[in-house]
Amino acid sequence: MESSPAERAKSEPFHTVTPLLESWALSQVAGVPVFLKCENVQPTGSFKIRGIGHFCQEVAKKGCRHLVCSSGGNAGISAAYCARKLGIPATIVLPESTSPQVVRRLQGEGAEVQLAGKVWDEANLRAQELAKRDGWVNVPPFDHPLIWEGHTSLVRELKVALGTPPGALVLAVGGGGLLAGVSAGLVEVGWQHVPIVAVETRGAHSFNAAVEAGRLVTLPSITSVAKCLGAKTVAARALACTRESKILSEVVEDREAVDAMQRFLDDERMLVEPACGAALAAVYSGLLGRLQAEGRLGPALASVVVVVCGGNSIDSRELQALRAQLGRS
Ligand code: PLV
Repeated sequence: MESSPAERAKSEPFHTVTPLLESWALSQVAGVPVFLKCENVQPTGSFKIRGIGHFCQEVAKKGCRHLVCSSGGNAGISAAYCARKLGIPATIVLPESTSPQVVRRLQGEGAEVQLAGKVWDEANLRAQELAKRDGWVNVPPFDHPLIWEGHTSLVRELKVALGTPPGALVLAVGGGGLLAGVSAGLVEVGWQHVPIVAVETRGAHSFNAAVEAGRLVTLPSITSVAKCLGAKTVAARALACTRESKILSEVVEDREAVDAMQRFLDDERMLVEPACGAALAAVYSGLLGRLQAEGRLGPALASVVVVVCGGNSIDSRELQALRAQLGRS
């Protein structure tokens, strides 16, 4: 008997093997070859589909009847996409500040959208409430072993594409799911010595605050424009990763993230969210160069990989508005 599309969706991965592109422009700035892991070309516009796809498949196999996901936007789009493929209804809970284009995209995926609270943490409380219903499962956007396991595929792809380990890997940190998955992936492929430059924007720097304090810290509020990095507290697992990987926690300013978005658009003709601009700012703002000069990245870097994590909550008008807000235009 032939299996239905929803049955097949339980076993085939939802994510795409993304291109790894050497960027001439970013290599010029960094002074070493810079490779871009283009997660922005995932079917849902961000890396989130790796972990969330894996999570949703596993709970679908166990008979989940409704998926609920709280999100700054991108996790929700991935959850809604996977739910549609799996033939399961989904409710996505987002902060009130969510852009209309993200809401439309979610509705286009067939999801029910609820807006609750000012930041992700508040939307998350509503999602946890909803998930108490019979047959409903909460999809955690970053804090779950299945999410981290799903994200490890990114590192396996890097190993296939590069062969030899890069000198450093740059990524953005929100709740720390990407960091936890990449850290686990590096261990899995035997690249645990590769330093991870973990970047946040000021005002969404819950990982940096935790690293400095040596314990989890809850920020009083999220003031950064990078709302998708805005988890007031990171996952405990993210902090634990600092014991297994060499992680350099760094904070950039919002204006540096937004400048990086603009320069990346001009250099590579790709438009990404502030959450991703934060990672790109490590190159454009000179942060990577400073870390190298301070000897914190090892002697001579062979290459650098930047995870272009992507993001949907952006268009040309929004970029202009962000630039104006931060006095950049
Ligand atoms: N965004 C989550 C959490 O938001 C979400 O709900 O979509 N880059 C992009 C484009 C992202 O969307 C996110 C997370 C990150 C980076 C950070 O990933 P994390 O949370 O795994 O560290 C509040």
